[in-house]
Amino acid sequence: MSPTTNHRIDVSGLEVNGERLMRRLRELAEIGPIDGGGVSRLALTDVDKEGRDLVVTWMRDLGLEVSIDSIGNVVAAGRGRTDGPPVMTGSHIDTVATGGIYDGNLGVLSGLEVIETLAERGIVTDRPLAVAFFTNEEGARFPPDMMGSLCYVGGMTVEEAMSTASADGAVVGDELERIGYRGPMPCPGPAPHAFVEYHIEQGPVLEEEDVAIGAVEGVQGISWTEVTVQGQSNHAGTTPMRLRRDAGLVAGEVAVAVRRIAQELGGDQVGTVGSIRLHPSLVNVVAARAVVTVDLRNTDEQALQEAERRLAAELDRLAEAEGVTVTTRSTARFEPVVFDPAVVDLVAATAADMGLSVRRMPSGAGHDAQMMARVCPTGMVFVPSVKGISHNPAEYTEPEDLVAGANVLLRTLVKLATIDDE
Ligand code: HGY
Ligand code: MN
Ligand code: MN
Repeated sequence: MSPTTNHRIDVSGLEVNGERLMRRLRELAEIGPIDGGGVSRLALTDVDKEGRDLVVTWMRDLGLEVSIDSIGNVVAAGRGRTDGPPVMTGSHIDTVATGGIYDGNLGVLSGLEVIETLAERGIVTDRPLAVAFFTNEEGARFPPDMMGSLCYVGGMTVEEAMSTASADGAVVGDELERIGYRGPMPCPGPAPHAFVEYHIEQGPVLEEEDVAIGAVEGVQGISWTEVTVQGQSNHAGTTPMRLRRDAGLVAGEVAVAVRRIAQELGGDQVGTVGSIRLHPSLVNVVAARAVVTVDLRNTDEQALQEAERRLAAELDRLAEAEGVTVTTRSTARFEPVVFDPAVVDLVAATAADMGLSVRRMPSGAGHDAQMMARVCPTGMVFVPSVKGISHNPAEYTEPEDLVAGANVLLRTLVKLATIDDE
C-alpha cells in the first residue's frame, strides 16, 4: 500500500471499553495503596518497579514492542499501515507520597485501552500508535519533575539525571539499576509524529464551569528552589531571644513570604512551601539548619521572574535580620509552554463532535507533554477533578468523565494517525 493511501477511519462509532479501563486503574491502584484510597509510588522505589512491571506486562500482552531507554522511560509501539514516527500518547505511573489513583496513571492506561480497542476491531491506523510512561514525572523524590521526559527530548543529560540525589541520600542511577529499568535505548529518544497526553485537570475549573473536557493550550512556568538556612543550634531555655540565630524562625518566615508574594502579584501566580526540614528538629533546641522547598508558578514568564526576584530579596532581608546564612539551589525551572494550536483545535473539535462541552485552558500542573512539545506537535485532554483535589488520596473523577476523556483521546489519536492524501 502506498504511504499516501487515504485510509479514513470512521471514528463516530469508536468507543473504548470503559469497564476494562476502570478495572486496570483499580488493579494498578492496588500497588502502593495508602489510607483513603490513594497510592504512594515514589519514583524508582520497589512499588514503582511493581507498577512498571504490571503495565509492561499489559503492554506485552497486547503484542506491543516495548523499549526501555537509559533513564527508564518505557515506550510500547504498535504497527501502522506505514512505518515512520508513531503518534504517541502517555504520561507517568510514579506518584507523590499522598497520590490519587488517576494522576498520570489515567493517561497511560487510557493509551493502552485505545490501542487494545483498535486492535479488537481490526483497525490499523496509517501511522503507528505508541503509548509511553516516563520516569519520575513527579520529581517528588528526585527533582526536577518531568525528569524522564526531559531526558527523552534532550533537555537534560542522562548523566546529570543519574547523579541526582534525593533528600534521603538515594541516587537516581543506583535506584534505576536496582529496580532493573536502566534500559538499552538511548536518550534523547526518537521524536514522535505527534503527542497527546490525557490527564485529570487536578484543579477546580472544569467542575466549577460544569465542562466535560479541557482542550489544554499549554503549561504554566515552574520554578523550584531549595533554600538552605544555616543558623546556630542553642538551648531553647537558656538562650536569650536577642542572641538567637534561629533557622526554624527563618523557615517559617519564608513560607509567609511566599504566600505574600503570590498575593501581591495576583493573577495566575501561585507559591508553595511544601517541605521544611529542620535540624536537629528537637523540642528544646533552637534549629541550626532549615531546608525549605519553594514552588513558584505562573502562566506569564515575566511575572514568574518577578516572583523569583521578590523571593531572593526577602531571603537577603531575613539573613540580615536573623544573622543566618541563606543559600539557594534551583531544582527545577521551566518556562511556560504553548501547545500546537492545530492539536489543541483537534482536541476541542473532537470533543465538540462527540457532543461534549469543552473549553480551552492552561494547565496549572506540570506534565510530560510540556517536554514532548519541544520535539513534536503536542496537546492534552483534561477531564474534571471533583472539588479540584489532587496529590491527595481523595483525588476523584467520575467514571463517565474518565471514559468520555478516553474516547476523546481515542478519536484524536486516530485522526492524527491518519495520512491524508497529499
Ligand atoms: O509538579 C507538577 O506539577 C507535577 O505534578 N509533576
Ligand atoms: Mn501528573
Ligand atoms: Mn502529579
